[in-house]
Amino acid sequence: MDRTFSIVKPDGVKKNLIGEVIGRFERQGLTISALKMLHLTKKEAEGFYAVHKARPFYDSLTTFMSEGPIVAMLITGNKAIEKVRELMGATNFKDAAPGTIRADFASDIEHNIVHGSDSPESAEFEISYFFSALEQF
Ligand code: 3AN
Repeated sequence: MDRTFSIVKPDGVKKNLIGEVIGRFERQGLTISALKMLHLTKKEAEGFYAVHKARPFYDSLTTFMSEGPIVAMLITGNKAIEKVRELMGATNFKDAAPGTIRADFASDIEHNIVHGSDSPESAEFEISYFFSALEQF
């Protein structure tokens, strides 16, 4: 069984899209194996996005990710990484395929509702950033 990690970002929570996002994942046959709502500090958001440290949008992205509560989840299922990324749509909502979460709900490239791991290595880092071994099912 494959594992991935996803976040409903602060804009998704504010727009009341927690159930919508989780529903889309579940209807695709994916299982929510761990779930928590939390409000990251700026430092915690910086640690999560450390791979993007050199990018020009790093400061703005980590400010946004710490401006309100998020929902973090461990998702399991066959081809979980690919399925979640397909459901999310492209990073820039203008390039996202019709019917994807970002095409339907994102307001700009930064405020794009949802995060999903892009590789098995980043999935494992991200899962363990948010969930202890005892919290992973
Ligand atoms: P994805 O979330 O599609 O994997 P990444 O990992 O390249 O995209 O980027 C992480 C997050 O950084 C995106 N979800 C988005 O919120 C933000 N981001 C990416 N590219 C830009 C950009 N050019 N300008 C502003 N924010 C960006």
